Amino acid sequence: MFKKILIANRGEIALRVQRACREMGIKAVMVYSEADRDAKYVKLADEAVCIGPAPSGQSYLHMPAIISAAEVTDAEAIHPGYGFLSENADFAERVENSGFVFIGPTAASIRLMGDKVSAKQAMIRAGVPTVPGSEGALSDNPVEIKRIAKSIGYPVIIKAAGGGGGRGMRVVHTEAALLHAVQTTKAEAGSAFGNPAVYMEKYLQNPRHVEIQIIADTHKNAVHLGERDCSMQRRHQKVIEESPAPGIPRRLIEKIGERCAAACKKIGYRGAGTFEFLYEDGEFYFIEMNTRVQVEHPVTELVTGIDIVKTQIEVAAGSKLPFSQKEVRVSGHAIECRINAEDPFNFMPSPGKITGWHTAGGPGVRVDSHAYHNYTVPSHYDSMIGKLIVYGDTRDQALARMRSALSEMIVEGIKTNIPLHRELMVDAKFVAGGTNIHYLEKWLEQHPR
Ligand code: MV4
Repeated sequence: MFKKILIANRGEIALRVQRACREMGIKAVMVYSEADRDAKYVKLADEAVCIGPAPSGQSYLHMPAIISAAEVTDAEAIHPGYGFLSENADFAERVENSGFVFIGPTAASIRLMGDKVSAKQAMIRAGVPTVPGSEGALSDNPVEIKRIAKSIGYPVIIKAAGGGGGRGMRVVHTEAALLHAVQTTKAEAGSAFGNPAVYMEKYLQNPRHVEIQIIADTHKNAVHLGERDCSMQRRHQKVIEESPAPGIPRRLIEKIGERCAAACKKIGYRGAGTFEFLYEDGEFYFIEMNTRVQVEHPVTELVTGIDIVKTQIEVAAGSKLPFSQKEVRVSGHAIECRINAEDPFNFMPSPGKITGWHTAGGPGVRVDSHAYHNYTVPSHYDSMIGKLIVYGDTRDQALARMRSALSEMIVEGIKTNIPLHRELMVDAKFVAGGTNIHYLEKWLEQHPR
């Protein structure tokens, strides 16, 4: 096992990885920007290295600074967390070429999944169901583009191969609008991603966003850890996640999960990853794969009892997965509320000093946060300051525990979205379960605040 790991991230995930290291007897090196100098997890680290000024381009995204920090501290591996460099194939390559282990998949896997066209083709070959659409990137031939759209049926969606996570896509409802939409999406994709390739899919009008967590080792073992329902989102930012996904038959999840695990074996995937699906009318359609640990991994940890971050580190060190698919059992129900430093009415970021911080506790309650009394939330980064995650034997119990936990949360000095979560946890349709990806945005329109 590694003796020392460098954590190339900040905030709650930096603390989460540091906790896994401590539990495993591994020394943690934190890198930090000038804006994070006083963060408690930096002081708690075995070693800490300042890698640059506040803007992430000059710190958390600055590859030479991070690799130099690993060199001077003699770390053996680098954990990228999520965001920043976590899905940057060039970074993974530079880390490994510098003699460190990248705690994540190979650069080749990151590249394969970073190109949404090659990702989809790999999934089709592996037997994972995908959204009906163009086979590969669209040609420049207008006759052929129209033919494909006609055969799929309108509405269709044009997506950039280099996009993902909601960037570089356009819905088209009529043939009259098709060619212009393709041209515009291509032009935008070329300047935004350096790759003008686009592809076409049937546009699903009211899907849910359900994703499958997988983890694989370097000994040809890959297992799935069930699903998470992430449909409660606003502008492609998830707000609430839960597992299991309400109302989806267990044997369907098992079938899709087994396909995902088989796909991992086929492409030689290693580490943690997530297959994103749209779920509509009882069917799963693969859209993208995330090649990192995700913000919402704790809900899976709570329903499976598996420590995903610890397992990431174990498989990166070359260990075999410590459990087989048969040994993975999903039981109970977990819900996560992302706590953001933002105005709960207009969603404007609300950085600043936290003058009061009282978190929730009790049975089945987990708070993953780097925040504390008198912590200053910097303005330079994402507004998420933590996650409140609850577990219950049933969804109803998890909801009751979340309402109780939210009532205990006190955050003073900055604005947070806790009041929004309190309202959503008593919303009849959310409580009933199974809301789709448009539900929260429509709810916000009907609840002018
Ligand atoms: C779609 C779709 C409907 N049909 N693809 C948005 C983010 C990116 N990961 C894929 N996205 C979508 N792809 C087809 N064929 C609707 C979305 C979508 C969405 C997906 C997941 C979560 C939230 C979403 C919000 C708007 C649109």
